[in-house]
Amino acid sequence: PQASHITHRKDYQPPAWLVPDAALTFDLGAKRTKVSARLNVVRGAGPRGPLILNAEALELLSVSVGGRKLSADDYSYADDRLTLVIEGDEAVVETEVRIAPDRNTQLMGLYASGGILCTQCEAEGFRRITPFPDRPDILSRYTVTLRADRTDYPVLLSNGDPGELRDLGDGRHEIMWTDPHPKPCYLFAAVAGKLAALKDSFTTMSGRIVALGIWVRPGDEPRCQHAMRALKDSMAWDERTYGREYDLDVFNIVAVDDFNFGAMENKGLNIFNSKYVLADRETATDTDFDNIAAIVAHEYFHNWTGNRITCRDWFQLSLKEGLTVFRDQSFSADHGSAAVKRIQDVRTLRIAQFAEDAGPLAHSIRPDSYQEISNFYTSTIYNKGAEVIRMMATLAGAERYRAGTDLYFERHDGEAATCEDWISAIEDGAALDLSQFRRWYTQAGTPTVNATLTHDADARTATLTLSQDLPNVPNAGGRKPMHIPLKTALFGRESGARLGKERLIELKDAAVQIDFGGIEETPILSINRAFSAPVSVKATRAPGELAFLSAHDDDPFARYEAMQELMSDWLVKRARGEGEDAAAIIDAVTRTLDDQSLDDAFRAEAILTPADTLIVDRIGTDVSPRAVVQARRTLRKTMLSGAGHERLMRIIESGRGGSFDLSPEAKGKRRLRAVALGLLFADPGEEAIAAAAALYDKADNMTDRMAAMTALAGSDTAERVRVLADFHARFRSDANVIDKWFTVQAMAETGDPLATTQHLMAHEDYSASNPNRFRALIGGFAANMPGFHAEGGAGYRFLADQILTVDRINPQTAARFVAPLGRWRRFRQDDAAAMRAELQRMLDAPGLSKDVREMAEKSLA
Ligand code: BAL
Ligand code: ZN
Repeated sequence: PQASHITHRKDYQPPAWLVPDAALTFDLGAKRTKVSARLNVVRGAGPRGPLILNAEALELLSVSVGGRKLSADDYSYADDRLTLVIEGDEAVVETEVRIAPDRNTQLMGLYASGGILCTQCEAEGFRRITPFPDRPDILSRYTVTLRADRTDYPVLLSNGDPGELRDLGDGRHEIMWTDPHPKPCYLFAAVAGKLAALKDSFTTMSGRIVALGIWVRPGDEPRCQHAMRALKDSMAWDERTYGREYDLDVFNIVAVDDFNFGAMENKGLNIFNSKYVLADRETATDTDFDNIAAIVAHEYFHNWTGNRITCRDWFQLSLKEGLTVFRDQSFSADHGSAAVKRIQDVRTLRIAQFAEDAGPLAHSIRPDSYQEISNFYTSTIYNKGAEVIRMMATLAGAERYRAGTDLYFERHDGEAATCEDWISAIEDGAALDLSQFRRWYTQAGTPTVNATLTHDADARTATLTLSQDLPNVPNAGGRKPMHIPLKTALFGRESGARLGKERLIELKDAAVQIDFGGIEETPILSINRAFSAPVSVKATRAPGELAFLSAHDDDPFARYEAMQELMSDWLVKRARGEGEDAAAIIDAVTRTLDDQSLDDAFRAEAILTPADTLIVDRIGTDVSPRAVVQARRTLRKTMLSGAGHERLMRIIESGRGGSFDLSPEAKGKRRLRAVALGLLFADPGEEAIAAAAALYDKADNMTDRMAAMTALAGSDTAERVRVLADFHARFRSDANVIDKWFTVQAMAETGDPLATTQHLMAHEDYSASNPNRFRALIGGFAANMPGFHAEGGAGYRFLADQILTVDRINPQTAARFVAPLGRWRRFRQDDAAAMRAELQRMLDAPGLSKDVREMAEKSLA
């Protein structure tokens, strides 16, 4: 096996050479593209040495220095590096290379998607386009000339501002794009193809008129309205909330069908997975609409947090990603139900990030080493990174947080910065002491906060005892006490009212006691309200406390949390074979469903059962995955019989047939309807089947249609077959919708999920080379608990086979699917052994990519 190369954060050195200017010329074609580069290079502050240009999968045609063409003896080109010895401190270096976009299945560098040529450079794709010192702390001014056939590639886009499109008289045309803002090469982008745009404009706060374009396949322009609205809202929001204005005259978004990420923030030319652009009510669910707005905002916000201020090195990735996720979460919260958004974000965090932080792939938000940087685009860097920024904002309060961010932009605009730069700016600008808080950047693992509240009735005081523990995970980076902001309140058991104001407790010590005075009645603790810190809370609770909070807490997140805790406790006990009465859950669920003062979206979230993976994590070791599934099914049946069919049927029928809109109220109604239908299908009778079939047939929007199809897909009925066939026939020409059709079936628990998935792999619409389709089917199956964890290990074997297949095409995508197998430590011996065997089998496979190798090795370690 190949030796793995490890990059360490401590080894950072400033660059030996800088590239202030880069002029690129592309002679574009899908089979062959010639890239000519003219780089002005000057010595940087790093150790004096040769100019080393990264160069991967390039056919090198020529190299010149100072106008003199070099012979092959004058340079070395080996191990993906082109090394040139340069006398003096500056030079003009010219290279010509040939690349083959249509053979680029990795989707890194310049590649073909449908008939479109497009690029993806983050993190290290630019070296697959032209020889270049491919690191984010080298900022260059780019001029880019694109030449291509006029018929095949009528639209030619790059970063910055366009010149005139010029006809070359030989069937080709060319255009030059100039980007005045120095940028790292990972933000370079170019696109060529038959594209049409939805156009609009935005006037910035200082009066700059920005031409906006969202470029898609001709005919799809009307389906970009939602993305365009989100873009304009994002531009206005960033001015209002962070004082950040757009800085070019043009902002373009292009949608492509083959994409490794969700989207990419290239300067002035964002490239998107089409899944996160195209939407109308017939084809997109409310979740799709919300995701589109969030991702459009995310990429736009990167213009300041990522592009104007970029990362010094890839260890600083969370500097731009954690911050930008926090910014997009805040944007979404301001444009809908903030409480529901918070609940959804925390659910995502717990399912993906808490699991990562407790397993073999745990790392801090600023890791110390990596083998393959694309494996570090993780939920920890993104979602825990966002939680860390949120804690700083909480500690500072809105006004001081804004002073901190203002100072950050003032100090570092135009620089490649570090997480430390950000922390110092917030410290100085917001007047905070973050010396201990910095441990969030270096220590991995989810802290546990233990909480016990006692009451002295005579003294009318309450005492809260808090302690914190850090888990012993790989790459823990230390286990010293963290600085944890905990929003806390007490409620009176008799009155049901909040006792005094909410307090922000800053837990800094390993253990601490906090006193509350004037407590006249038995107090009940509400802690980590709004999920103010990304920790697990273990509170000592008397019977009935969770039920009380689920009815009385005035923080919506805490109220939701109490319901989740009630259900989790029950599920954990049940999966361990311990009996447990569900009366408190049934009572809380029916009360929530009947409480008209709560909005529908909140009610839907509150009655959802916790994800299986959370129950697995809570049990911790020796878990039987089948027992967890069984416990969940039993609980849902119990909830159904407790809530009663009629109550759920009423919800399903309510508000149907009204006119469609995307207001929070309308979305909430649809969400509650879907959740109620799902619960009804815990034990579906004829009435439920008929209701789902009617919802499907009469749906005037994808949210209702998907809810109905999802419910039916999990049932063993004739309607299942009919509806799945109808769905495919209706939407066969829309790849993003057909992805849903694959996912719904791969996730359905009826019958034999593995056989279903294998059958679907033989479908003419299946393709392992399209990341969306692979994620839809194989990712759907990996999330199918009874299917993936079927006794005997056939699900594990199947996933490993698919990873190996896709690894030959697209290692970056393949590596993302190793994590489910890496969870083996949680499970019973037979399951764990079977999972380990598959990890080992992958490692033994010839030609394994370093992407998958890193994930599999770490998972076994
Ligand atoms: N920078 C990679 C895609 C994203 O996080 O926006
Ligand atoms: Zn991002």
